[in-house]
Amino acid sequence: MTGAPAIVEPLSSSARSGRATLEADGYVVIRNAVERPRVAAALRLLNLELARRGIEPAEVLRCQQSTFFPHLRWEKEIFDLVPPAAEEIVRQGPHDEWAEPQLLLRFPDEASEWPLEPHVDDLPPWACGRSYQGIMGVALTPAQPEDGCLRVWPGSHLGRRAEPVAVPLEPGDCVVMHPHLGHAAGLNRGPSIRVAVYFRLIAAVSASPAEETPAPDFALRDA
Ligand SMILES: O=C(O)CCC(=O)C(=O)O
Repeated sequence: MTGAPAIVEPLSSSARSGRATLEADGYVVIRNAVERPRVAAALRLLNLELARRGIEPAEVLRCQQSTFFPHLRWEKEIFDLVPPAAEEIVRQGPHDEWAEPQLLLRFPDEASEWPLEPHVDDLPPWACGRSYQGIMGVALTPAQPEDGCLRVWPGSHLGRRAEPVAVPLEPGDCVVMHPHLGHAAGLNRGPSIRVAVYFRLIAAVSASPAEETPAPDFALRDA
């Protein structure tokens, strides 16, 4: 390879402590990670799309398994949500690559029972054996336990057994997760649609077998 070596900036102290928490617990929450006008612009984009095109019940079920509005995933309003503080925790180098963002809408659930099963996110086929460096979820609407907020199994990325805990977020908060952390959505018993955007960074190169941490034995889910 030719050319000047990439300049690696030293990590800020908040990123160092964020990484330490991420490694120990498998997740870390950053409050007010995204400014309110950016949250509002992204939410407006998604709500305008709902108003313009509507959505069939079957599409809701299908999109809940992957993403809503795939054609909007690379819009500026969406990428403006990437919190620099979260990216600093997760990014290992300049050539890590963004996977397609996931636009998540969780409509109120009619069910009263919910199989709270942990999963880890599957990689897109084009990742070709590389792994996620980290997963960042930005809340655009309140996400309290009643709204079916994210549940995580702390320490499960290290093979520890744990009970799930709720991760309540307010608009603009961000949760950063280790890619091997078991997680799931709760049941939305609240009055509103819960909206969030998930960003995932894919490592620039595959880890050598010695460096690779084995993924826990959770179900894989399309991201
Ligand atoms: O509901 C959430 O915030 C997380 C959803 C989730 O686990 C996923 O789509 O992989």
